[in-house]
Amino acid sequence: MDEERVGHEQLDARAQGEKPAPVAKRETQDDPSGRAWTWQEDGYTVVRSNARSGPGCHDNCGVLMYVKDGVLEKIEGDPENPYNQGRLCPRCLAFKEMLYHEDRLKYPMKRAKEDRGKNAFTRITWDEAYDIIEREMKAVIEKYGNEAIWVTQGTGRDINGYGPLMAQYLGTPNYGTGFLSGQACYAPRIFSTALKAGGLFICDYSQFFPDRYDDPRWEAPEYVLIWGNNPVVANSDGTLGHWIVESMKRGSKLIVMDPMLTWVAGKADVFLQVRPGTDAALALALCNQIIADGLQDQEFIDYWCYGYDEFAEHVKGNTPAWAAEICGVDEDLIVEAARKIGNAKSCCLQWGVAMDHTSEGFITGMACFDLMALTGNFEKPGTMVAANPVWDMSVTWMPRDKVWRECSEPVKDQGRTMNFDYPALKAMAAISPDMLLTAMETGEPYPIKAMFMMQNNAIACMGAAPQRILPALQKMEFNVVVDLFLTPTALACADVLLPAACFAERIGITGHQPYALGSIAQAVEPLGECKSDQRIIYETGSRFTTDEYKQWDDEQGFYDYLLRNTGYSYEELRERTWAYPEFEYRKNEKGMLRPDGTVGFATSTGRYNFYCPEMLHFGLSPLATYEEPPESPVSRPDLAEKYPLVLTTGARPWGFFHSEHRQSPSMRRLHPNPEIRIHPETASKYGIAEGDWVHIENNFGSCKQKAHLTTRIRKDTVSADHAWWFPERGPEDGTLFGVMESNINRLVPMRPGKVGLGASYKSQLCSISKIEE
Ligand SMILES: Nc1nc2c(c(=O)[nH]1)N[C@H]1C(S)=C(S)[C@@H](COP(=O)(O)OP(=O)(O)OC[C@H]3O[C@@H](n4cnc5c(=O)[nH]c(N)nc54)[C@H](O)[C@@H]3O)O[C@H]1N2
Ligand SMILES: Nc1nc2c(c(=O)[nH]1)N[C@H]1C(S)=C(S)[C@@H](COP(=O)(O)OP(=O)(O)OC[C@H]3O[C@@H](n4cnc5c(=O)[nH]c(N)nc54)[C@H](O)[C@@H]3O)O[C@H]1N2
Ligand code: SF4
Ligand SMILES: [Mo]
Repeated sequence: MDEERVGHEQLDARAQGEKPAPVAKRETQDDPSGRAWTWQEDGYTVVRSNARSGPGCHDNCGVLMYVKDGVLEKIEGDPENPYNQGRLCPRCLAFKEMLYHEDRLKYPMKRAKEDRGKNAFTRITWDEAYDIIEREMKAVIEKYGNEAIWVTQGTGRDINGYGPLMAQYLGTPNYGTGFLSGQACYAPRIFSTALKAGGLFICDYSQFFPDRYDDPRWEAPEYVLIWGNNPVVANSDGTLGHWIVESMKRGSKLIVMDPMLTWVAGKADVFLQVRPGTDAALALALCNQIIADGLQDQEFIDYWCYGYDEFAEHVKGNTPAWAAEICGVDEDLIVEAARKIGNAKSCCLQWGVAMDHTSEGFITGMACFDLMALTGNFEKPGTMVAANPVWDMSVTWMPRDKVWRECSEPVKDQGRTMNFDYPALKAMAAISPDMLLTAMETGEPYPIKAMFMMQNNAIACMGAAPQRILPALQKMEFNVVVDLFLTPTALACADVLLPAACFAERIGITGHQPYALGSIAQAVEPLGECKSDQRIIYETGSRFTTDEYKQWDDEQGFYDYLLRNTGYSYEELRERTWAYPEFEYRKNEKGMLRPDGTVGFATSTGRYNFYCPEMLHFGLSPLATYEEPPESPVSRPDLAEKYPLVLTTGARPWGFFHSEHRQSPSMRRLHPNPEIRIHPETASKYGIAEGDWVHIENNFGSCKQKAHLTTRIRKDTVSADHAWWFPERGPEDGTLFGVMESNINRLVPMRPGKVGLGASYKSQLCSISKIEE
């Protein structure tokens, strides 16, 4: 059935005052009988939910929240939830420390523009906050046009899908995930798989089945390639690291590509300790060796792929010896890894953000995907499987106009989206953060004058070149910031500061990952006057739109509206907490990937594209080709004389989500200081000992962090923390919580790759020296 039409018929009926016809419940795999969402136990009210932001996380693990007298007393993993089967990572276990932290924002506040940077906020009512926002935003629209407003969010949290609605209310095409230089997180990988395979494909750890590892349809991947990812720590992009551990218990083996010997690397059959930024060379060499050994999956290639002959010819020069020299790993290890991958029954790619964090990172993604296609590892158990939105309703993955149609006037001037330097960003309808920063600084190509920022601490974390971002934000005419805490960014620039609710304080849905639809159930009342971001968005939006676009009356109605094509109301979903849709393998063979129902992949050729015709449109080689990072010992030997070490940044720690959790005592104990990891031999060359403060410097800037000596890292590479600020200092000392002192992004330029994607967070040069105290 045409789902779009169902939605429209319902809306039409509603407009005519008719009761909409119910949509049939979709087929689910799981049985909800006997599952309650709340019950009494030993004097507690227990609330079953799916955790999500805030505080931030990429996952939605099942939790049981134990509430007494309106206070959350403890939180435990929900053993029945298929997603995490009872497991929780330290951040959820310490969730109460964030929820009840004395520094939580509790009330809306305003501050005079001339006091930006000072702790001079005064409490106001929500109505006054909305009045100010309405007045100031309308003034900006009047003077400069709607596109002068920028709506921004941070990394994947459940609230991201609602940001586009805020932009739509404000009539601006400029919505995006902030100063992440050149869309450098997941977008490059998603873009490369879209061009290559017509959609996103992810590693199969049985997460599509509610009975998980016991499902007879599933087989553990023989090899998991963990590439630029630290899954057990980061649990990134909707993958719980523990799934890999469970797969290993059932036979999976690992091959790990990382400049650090991580915990998973220590468990690997082959560990390729690459020089940062050189991963594409390694991927191409693995392909070269597999072809040389005749281990390619010829049947998959013949049936399902496009441009294989050109590709095979193209990688002829990319031998293991060639890559060994570039990547700084043993040739023999590359050959061994290639043979293991080529001979494996199944293999999948667990890729991480390190791939995106080089300037041409999306080419790395393409090369790695070519390795998967070469070995036929698609749509079979334990391989790469398509990750489509659950019942087609994900608010994060769909074009914004489809989900938010009928909620406000459509944005008129899409042509003014801040991306026209970059065809790839145009194709993705994404804005360009570096163009945006330039526009704030110079007014070119047109001015950006107001900002609506939710869950983004740009100066501390997200943005490369914070020394440019800070003055740019302070120069704006009007800034709204919505956060849980007073961050350095909020302190620097907010004129109106709004307090957001944590997940335990609100309702919500987690239909943002391709496995299951879930509910967020409220366990406690919000602190002070905190509100959910979703509510803040539609309440603010009501000042910019008319009643004709009012599709709901309250927060529950808001979710009912979003769920309108699934057959569930919010309440029905909360009753069961999760719902798993049916799942099938071999969708390419069954006509389940292409919109027209024909077999194959949803690409322009209908096949997996080794040769990617669209790349020609971007002026790039249609075949994945290795390029040195712009600053490396190879591309810039002149620079390397002064800055001899390779710098990678932002490897995720256990207890912090980016710039969050510095206030959480137990998380801070796990990692008390900003830390740069250095090989002991390298450190001794520079007279640096464990715990010394180190001055880190390069051609873009400098900062200081504490040395941690470890033999786990390559000798030519250092790995520095990102996102540090010091909330314990308080907002009064004029340093914005010390945000510039240990800020590694001062050494990273705001510069994407050629198509507008990518960044240089993981491939810079630097020097280190001991700070004498
Ligand atoms: N606890 C915690 N979890 C998080 C986050 C957090 O801040 N804290 N952030 C979330 C976000 S937004 C993201 S994007 C994900 C990211 O999570 P991951 O994808 O795991 O990314 P990182 O931890 O940055 O880096 C992963 C590994 O890449 C290695 N590495 C560094 N440079 C290179 C390189 O050039 N090549 C290769 N092959 N490896 C390299 C690092 O040593 C590290 O072990 O985590 C999410 N989850
Ligand atoms: N050097 C370096 N820099 C990096 C990276 C790196 O690897 N190295 N990684 C980059 C990557 S991949 C990413 S994705 C970005 C991440 O950047 P961001 O996603 O912007 O992460 P934060 O800077 O921690 O900002 C998040 C803010 O959101 C608030 N918050 C949390 N939950 C909620 C909520 O529910 N509602 C609201 N309103 N606010 C909430 C937090 O309190 C915090 O202040 O950082 C990038 N920056
Ligand atoms: S990954 Fe950790 S912080 Fe995120 S939902 Fe799961 S347990 Fe909570
Ligand atoms: Mo990210």
